[in-house]
Amino acid sequence: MSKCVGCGVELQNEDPKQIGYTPKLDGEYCQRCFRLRNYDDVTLLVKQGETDSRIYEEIRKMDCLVCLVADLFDFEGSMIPGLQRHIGNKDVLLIGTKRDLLPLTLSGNKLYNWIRSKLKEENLYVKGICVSAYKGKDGVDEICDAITTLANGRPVVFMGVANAGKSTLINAILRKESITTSRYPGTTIDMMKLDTEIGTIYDTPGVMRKDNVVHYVDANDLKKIIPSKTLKPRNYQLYEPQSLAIGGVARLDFPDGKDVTVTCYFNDAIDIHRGKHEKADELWSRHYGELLKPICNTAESFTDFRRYDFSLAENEKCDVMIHGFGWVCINTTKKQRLTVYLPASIGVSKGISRV
Ligand SMILES: Nc1nc2c(ncn2[C@@H]2O[C@H](COP(=O)(O)OP(=O)(O)O)[C@@H](O)[C@H]2O)c(=O)[nH]1
Ligand SMILES: [Mg+2]
Repeated sequence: MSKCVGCGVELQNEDPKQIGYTPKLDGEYCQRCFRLRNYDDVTLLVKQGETDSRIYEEIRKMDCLVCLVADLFDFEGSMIPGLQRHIGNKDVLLIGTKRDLLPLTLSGNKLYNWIRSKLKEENLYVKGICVSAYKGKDGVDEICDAITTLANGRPVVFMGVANAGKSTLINAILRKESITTSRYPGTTIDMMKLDTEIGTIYDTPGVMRKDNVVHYVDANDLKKIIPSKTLKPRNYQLYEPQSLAIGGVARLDFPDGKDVTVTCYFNDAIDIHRGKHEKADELWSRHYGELLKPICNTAESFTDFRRYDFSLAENEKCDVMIHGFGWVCINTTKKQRLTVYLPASIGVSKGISRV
């Protein structure tokens, strides 16, 4: 049975509604890859998470280097809890992708230090850290060097959550666009073995992180959410109790609103509404899904949102990350409260600021 070179699925010519379908079995790509590659058109959304345990088991059996690919725009949401336990304590090289999306003011040193502290928080020990940008146009040579040194002749497995940029990076190493990549999670369907200049590389389907916003928005809204160019910070100076609506996905309330600067890092296409705290309930119940959009398909109305309370210390600077969506950097001189409301399926984490 031959496999699709774009996504790894076994090719079949019997059922057009199933993955792997191609009208002609002697082609290289399945119909789904063909349409994704030529028309950016997703014909079949693949169920996520079903392959996770099988992929872990394959990796456990191998003597290999693992490249953990993490999206720098969504680093917290790119971490895989219990990774070393799942894969049987392998050597890990961490590769941060999509550096081009992060603010230009963030220096390389600052970024590496931030990544190191995040890995410490995750209790993840890695053998090295590399960063790439512009779909591997920047960074691929350093990555190849690091892989050659650390793999020492062993095969290399690229893994990470859906959309981290694994397949894009492997294409950069291959110096051709043979693997299908797209903004839709679930593009790579099965493990793919590839012979490259730097040895044998395996691409893998993304590990499912259920708390990522990309799994809960319509295909059209993905375009609005996932940035394609450097994020422009949007600054809000608050002096009174206020509330920020980030599209229809997140609501941030500052019920004290004392001398606090909130810098938002979300895709330009996401509207941010700032308003009085006391008016926020009414705004969300009246305008959810209209003025406040895009919305997640797991929350029919604002009553389906979950509430998270944080307290901010005097002179604290922190990032509040909404997994897969973006983050706010909060800089406050006074002690104050923050309440975040999100659809129950979406994850949030608060941590040290990256900028
Ligand atoms: N801005 C930017 N986007 C990237 C970069 N690398 C990958 N992407 C995009 O991220 C999305 C997911 O990439 P893909 O390689 O399919 O992810 P995978 O699921 O981990 O294999 C695609 O839309 C890519 O174009 C990068 O360095 N910069
Ligand atoms: Mg992929």
